[in-house]
Amino acid sequence: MWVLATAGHVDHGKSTLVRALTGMEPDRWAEERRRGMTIDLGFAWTTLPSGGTVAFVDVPGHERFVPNMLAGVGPVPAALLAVAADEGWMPQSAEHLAALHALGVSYGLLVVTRADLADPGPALAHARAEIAATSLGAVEAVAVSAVTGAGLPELRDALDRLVARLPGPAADAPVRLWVDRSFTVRGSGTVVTGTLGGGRLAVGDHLELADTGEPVRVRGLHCLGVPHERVDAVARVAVNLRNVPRERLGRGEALLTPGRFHRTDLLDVRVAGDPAADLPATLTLHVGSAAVAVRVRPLGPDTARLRLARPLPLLVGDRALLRDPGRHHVAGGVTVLDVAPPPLTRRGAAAARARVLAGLDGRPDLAGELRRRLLARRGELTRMGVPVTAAPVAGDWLADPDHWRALAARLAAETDRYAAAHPLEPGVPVDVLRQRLDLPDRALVEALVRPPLRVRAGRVGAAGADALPQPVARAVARVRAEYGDRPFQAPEAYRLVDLGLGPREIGAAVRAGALLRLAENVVLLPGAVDDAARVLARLPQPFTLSAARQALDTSRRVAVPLLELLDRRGVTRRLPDDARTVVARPAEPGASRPLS
Ligand SMILES: Nc1nc2c(ncn2[C@@H]2O[C@H](COP(=O)(O)OP(=O)(O)OP(=O)(O)O)[C@@H](O)[C@H]2O)c(=O)[nH]1
Ligand SMILES: [Mg+2]
Repeated sequence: MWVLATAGHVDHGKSTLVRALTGMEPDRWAEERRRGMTIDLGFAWTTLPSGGTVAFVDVPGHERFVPNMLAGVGPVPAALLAVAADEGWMPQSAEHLAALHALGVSYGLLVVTRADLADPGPALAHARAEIAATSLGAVEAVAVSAVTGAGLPELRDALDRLVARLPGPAADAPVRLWVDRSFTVRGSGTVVTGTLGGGRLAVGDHLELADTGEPVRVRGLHCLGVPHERVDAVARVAVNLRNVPRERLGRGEALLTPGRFHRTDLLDVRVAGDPAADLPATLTLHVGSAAVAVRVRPLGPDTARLRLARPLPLLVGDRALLRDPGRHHVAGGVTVLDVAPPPLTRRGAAAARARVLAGLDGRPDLAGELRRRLLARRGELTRMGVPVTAAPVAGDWLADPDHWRALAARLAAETDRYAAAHPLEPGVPVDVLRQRLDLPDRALVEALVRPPLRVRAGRVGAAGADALPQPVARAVARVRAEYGDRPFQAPEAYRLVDLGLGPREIGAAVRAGALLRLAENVVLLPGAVDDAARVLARLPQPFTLSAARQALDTSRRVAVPLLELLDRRGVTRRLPDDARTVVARPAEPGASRPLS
């Protein structure tokens, strides 16, 4: 199916043409029929000579209803511009054409209507010249009379040629269905209609409302009045939703594939038409079927920042238009350049931003996006409309390659600096690096670590950095020499000071497994626990603290924490009378099996 919108001045025969082509009545309202004038959008469809189906979104021509016209053409990429032979080119012929041009519509047909009332030649020539200067370019033109039927067969053939040229839909695109109508069907609830330009819909699909992100479920689907389980783009669809009050779903709302769109109220755009500096400070932005008040901040000669009165689900490259409702003036076509632009708070930020925007054209560009953002998550990029074709550097993070290389170099430098400042620590904690490199995720830090650096126990250091620093290694060697044959004698506090073993050095030695800390300033050589267990196992069981102290040839200062450590390890058990018993058989010296 193809969808075309009509366009043209009031009373130029758009609805009559649609009626003649389809046999259906596009003017749905009694008031429209009474006044002989289209007020709101109408919908009708027909089969073309080729067998293809074309649906029409019939728009009103009256100047008061231009916003309705824009809601009709916004989601539709091709138009049928009607000009009456007897009236010729008129103000809304021009305004509608300006709107089509602003939206970048490049497929269309000129239909000179009411050809029975006047020679269609002059109107055709004038309209053709006007159209040629727009995005529509050179269009085919047909003169018709709905009264005599003259030209209608030729128009049907021309429609076939037009739709044959239309680009095919992006079948796997996420759904963004701009609502153009919503109503209630007794017994079914809320139904919305729209033009499905890409992707597909199926009964049971989960979608979300653009306004609030609220999840909704497709309960039923109609296409051209017939129920369907599934509808592929391009199509006119009516979607029946579960449990959503109709008031929530007016024109301009959109149904979205969940998680695939970034709702934004801040946009950087290129403006074609009036110079950005001449734009009024407030305008109406029309996109899809939505119309939203915006504040305009010019940035460059043809670029501006728009602050939207409510967020919309927009993608980089989307086309929209700015209109001054008071002046009946299409101020310009808009191409969305950035849907998540940086704040402009620093001095000179606006000028710098204008220079960046000067180089953008609205075509999604992953490399450029990463160059500007340095780091971005995959989901953020796809939600902005930027296809992700590169591999992530960590998790779902993508990085600009130059920035990533620079970060790796900074990580190495920061790691060195930290090691110099903290010689006794086995590397720099990952979180410290994350903060110093100002990274949003620890996974990025870990992904930046290159040999000879490595990540171990939450720290980044050179492989072997957990070996003992020289001065500590020397001190430990002296402890071993002095106390090796008295394994349960801990050096006194003053002796530790003499040896240069302060709390940090002891900490480093303990982490390296070179010393065992029983308590503050009470250290033994690491084999002491197993040795103690063996000595105690030979005592008559249970044994007292005093018996243990004598057997180990040590002081209470060592014996008390040593026994507590053995209790904690399950080697000994403390009895109610404070005596202990060995419960686990210690391994014999040299046995490789751990205590069990
Ligand atoms: N003689 C003659 N009259 C026509 C022809 N087409 C339309 N008309 C008449 O022109 C008048 C306006 O036609 P519509 O089809 O309502 O025009 P429209 O463009 O839809 O108008 P709006 O929707 O209000 O913008 C009606 O009275 C039609 O009967 C034609 O080919 N020949
Ligand atoms: Mg009409």
